[in-house]
Order: sequence, then C-alpha cells, then structure tokens
Amino acid sequence: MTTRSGRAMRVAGDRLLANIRSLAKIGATADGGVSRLAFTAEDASGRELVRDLMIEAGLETRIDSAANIIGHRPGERQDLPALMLGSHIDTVPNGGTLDGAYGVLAAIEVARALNDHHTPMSHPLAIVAFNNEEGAFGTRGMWGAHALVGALDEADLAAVDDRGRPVADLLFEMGGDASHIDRAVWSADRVAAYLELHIEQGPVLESRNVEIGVVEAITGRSTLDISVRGKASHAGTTPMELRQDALVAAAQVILAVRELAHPNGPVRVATVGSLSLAPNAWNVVPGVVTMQADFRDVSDVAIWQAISRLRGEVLEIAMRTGTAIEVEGQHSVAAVSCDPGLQDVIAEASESLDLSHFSLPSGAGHDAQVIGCIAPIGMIFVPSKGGISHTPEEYSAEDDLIAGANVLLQSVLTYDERYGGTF
Ligand code: HGY
Ligand code: MN
Ligand code: MN
Repeated sequence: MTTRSGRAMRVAGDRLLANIRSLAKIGATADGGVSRLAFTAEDASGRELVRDLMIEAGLETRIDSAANIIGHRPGERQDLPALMLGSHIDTVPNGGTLDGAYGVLAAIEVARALNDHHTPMSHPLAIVAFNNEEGAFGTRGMWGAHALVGALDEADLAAVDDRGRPVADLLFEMGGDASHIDRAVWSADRVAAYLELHIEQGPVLESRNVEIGVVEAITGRSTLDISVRGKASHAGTTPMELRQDALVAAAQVILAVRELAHPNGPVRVATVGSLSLAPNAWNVVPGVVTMQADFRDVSDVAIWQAISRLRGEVLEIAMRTGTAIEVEGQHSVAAVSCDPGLQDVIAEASESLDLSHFSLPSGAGHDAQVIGCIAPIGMIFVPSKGGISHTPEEYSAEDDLIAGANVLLQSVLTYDERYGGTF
C-alpha cells in the first residue's frame, strides 16, 4: 500500500517503541515486570497516557460506561460500520510490558500513521483499550469486551471484588457508570470487523523461526472456584487418622486437575493458579482451602468433559479425606474461530512486507474472542522470546514489534480497499 507520495506506508517504529517504553514505566516492578492491575492507581495513570496518545494521533477520544477507552477516526463513508482495532493495557500481577499494551499502542500508531500520511479510509476506525481484560481481584476477565457486546449480567455488575470493593465503585473511579452499562453496547451492525495485534505468549513462532502468526482460533476456557472444607486442629495433638486436613485434600484435587490435561485428559491445558488456606499457621492442621482452576481447549466439549470428570473425582477425594469439596463454575469464555477472510488479509499483508507467517491457534484468551460474538475477528501474533509471558521475562524483539505493527497497518488498508466499496 503506497501513500499519495508513492512511498510504501509504514508505522513510525521508533515512536511505537518509545510509547511501549513509556507505558511500561507505569506500574514497573523492581525485577523489570509491570503490575498495572485494572481498577488501580497504576491502571488510571496508564489510561491517562493512552488517552493522551489517542488524542495526539488525532482520534476523537472518549471513555464509555464500561470504562473502555475508545478513539474514533472518521471514514469517508458514513454508511459503513467501523473497523475496530484494540487490546488491553491492564496486566497480571508482576506481568510483562507487552501483553495487551503492545496491541493498543500499535493500533494507535496505525491511526497516527494514516493521519501522518494523509490517507483517508472508507471505513471509520475505532481504536479500543478494553477495560480489565485480565480479570483483576477475582472479577470476570475481558470485562470491558463483555460489556461492549452486551454480555455482562446482573451478577457481574453487582459483584464485589476479592478485596470487598463493589465493581460498580471501581468502574466509577475509572470513568465508567454501572447504572448505564447498556450505553457501552455496540450492536453487530456497527462493527465491520475486529483486528487485534498481540504477542504470541507461547513458543510456536520462535521455534519455527517465523515472524508473523496468523491466528486461526482462540482457545475456550473455564475458570472454576474450588473450596475444600476440613477441620482445623492442633498440629501436635491431632492423630493422623483423625485429621480432616483441607490442604492434603486440596493437593489431591490439584493433581486431579493436572491429570485432566493431555496426554491423560481431554483438555489441552489445566492449571490451579491461585490458592489460599486458613488459618495458614504452621502449627494448625489446615481447615479451609479455596483455589481457582483454569481449563482451556479450542473444543468447548473437551472443557465440559474435564469439568464433569473433576466433579466425580472430588467426591472420592472428599470421602477419602473427610472433607467437603465444592466446585463452582466461575467464568467461561467460548472458543472462537477467526474469520477466514481476515486470516487471508493478514497473510497477504505479511507477504507484501516480505514477512514469513504461520497459522496457529491461540492458547491465551483475548478480548477478540468476546468481540467475535458481534463481528468477524482476526488476530496477528509476533514471537515471544522463549514463549514466556505473564512474567517480567516477557520479551519480543523490537524488529518483530515493528513488523507486527506494519502488518496491522497493511491489513487495515487491504481490508478497507477490499471491503470499503461494499455495503
Ligand atoms: O488468561 C489469559 O489467557 C489472558 O492473558 N487473559
Ligand atoms: Mn494476559
Ligand atoms: Mn492479553
């Protein structure tokens, strides 16, 4: 795609990298990671920077009632629905500097490059920084994306986070408004397509020495709340055969969860990633354990099978250990396929930039899979060093980050040229 001056249009790579570094400073941790959890002061500062960058890029910027930050660029055809680009800037605790942030900043850079090169599009552009993708403090993940497609329920809005803070208050502090959450909803006819650029967060592209990932599908996932109730008692005087040790039972549940993943179980991956116990004292037999299990697979049926099998296994563990174990479905997000036409656009854009590309599923969840309820979606990956993510070691080469942003830019231009005349 050439500009009116005939030059091949590219993003301003140095500006993108500088913006990534600036955002990475907000919530920076001592070991090079970032803690910028949704609904925190760090999140609020990061959101301010993103709004400023959207305004600098010439976007008409607003905060919707779900506290999503949305930058609008008008198209030449008012009758066309918007081409939406986005990702998130909130992180996991002590996470990486690129997960989500890269996609938001690259999308803003694409809009700025189009304006710098005085390049109008037929489609309006909507650049979105989705609120609370990581599900901070026990709230639902992809929170802002769920709001945008109208998929939040009363329980989500009435929820209290695991610090005891009502989500409605948290939302208000970020510029949202739970009492008018319906105003955040976009109907399907308003979104032509959604594109998200993201780091792969896995090892596939690096292991194959490929520069661009064309995402075929995004994994489904189910998060379960598991509680184990035994009986706290004196660690010195309670005979082993009389104990109802909640942590011993929980350990068996954790191993059962592990066994439900390949090669022995139906799902691709299974994890118990968070656990708390009470009274959590060295000289007391644990009385209560609460934990969260996460099952993921591109087949929702496989996830359902894993949950069913786990429910059966915890009954046996409870009998064996004299405990009571409850498994409650917390949040599920369905697996979603990426639009074949958008996959072609991304592959062509990569080839036009002489970049190697490879098609793969996403093991991580993304806002894209929720937006997939109302629009065709496409995702572009760049390689993650060592496949590492959600930790301070998360890293992608600068050339790869710039290449991914150029693929996003070219995909936007190709899409607009191909579908801009229709409707
Ligand atoms: O958990 C995930 O896959 C995403 O990073 N929220
Ligand atoms: Mn993440
Ligand atoms: Mn992410």
